[in-house]
Amino acid sequence: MAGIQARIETALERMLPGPDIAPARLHAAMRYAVLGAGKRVRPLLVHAAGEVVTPEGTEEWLTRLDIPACAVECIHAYSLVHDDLPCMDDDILRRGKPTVHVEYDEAIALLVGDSLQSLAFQLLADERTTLDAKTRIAMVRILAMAAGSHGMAGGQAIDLASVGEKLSMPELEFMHIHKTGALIRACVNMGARISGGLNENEFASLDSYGRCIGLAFQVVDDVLDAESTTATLGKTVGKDADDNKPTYVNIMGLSPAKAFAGELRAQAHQNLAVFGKRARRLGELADFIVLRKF
Ligand code: GRG
Repeated sequence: MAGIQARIETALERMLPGPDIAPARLHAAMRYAVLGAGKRVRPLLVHAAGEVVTPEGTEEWLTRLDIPACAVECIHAYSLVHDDLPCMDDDILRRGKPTVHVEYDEAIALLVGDSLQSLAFQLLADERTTLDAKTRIAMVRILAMAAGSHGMAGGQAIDLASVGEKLSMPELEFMHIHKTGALIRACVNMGARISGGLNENEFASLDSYGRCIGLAFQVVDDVLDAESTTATLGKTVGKDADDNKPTYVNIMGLSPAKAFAGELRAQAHQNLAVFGKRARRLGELADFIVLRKF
């Protein structure tokens, strides 16, 4: 996994506009938002799902997977930059350093998010890659659905509207399946769909796996927000509770939230059983998502 993280860092470095290219301040800020930090869970998921289709991938195959992997990381980085803005979560720390609007300014942060979102689709649509046109369009569709109002942005709208509200468990789940889960699920689907090697039942199993870990990611995020420190997470902790937002911890309690994350991990593994050793890395990522401490 460290090897994939390193190749993603190199690919992102190459795909982002250089810091000296005009408009230099915007390009430098885009690089500040994306490079040098972050767990790269989403790119790792794209690669791990690709490994289910082609276990011993050639360099050419890995290069194909780098494209959706970098595209989804651009969308993720954009969402963090916008989420940190004063009009949303109003946060000053992200990935262990000042947020983009603090380091630069609010207008630049807005434009960084806009530009990273555009760059994601530019990468997927680029005809110079080895992806055929049908695959490129399928990737664009999966990512657009996951990022837009039926996915992450929609979930964020519900999140903003839920401040001070008492949500039921199904309402909380709906919000997080969209806000956090949709993009994670899209990673698995993009990695799996990049080659036609799986049947529809197998796609459905991977999709269910993606749904489980997408939700688990958020449950664990809520647990870490309650239990961890700002230094360990590189972002301000306890903010959701302070902002009076519903979380798994304040609705279920800490222990039941941890138990729920464990159940989702078990369900994720069940969905992988059919793939045997080919899904080893996806299994390890489910474990990481639930057992992580940062
Ligand atoms: C602004 C449209 C828009 C959406 C924002 C993702 C999101 C929606 C907001 C982020 C708020 C947040 C902390 C959500 C919890 C789950 C999450 C996405 C955590 C951050 O992801 P990690 O832990 O971060 O993968 P790194 O830095 O490791 O990439």
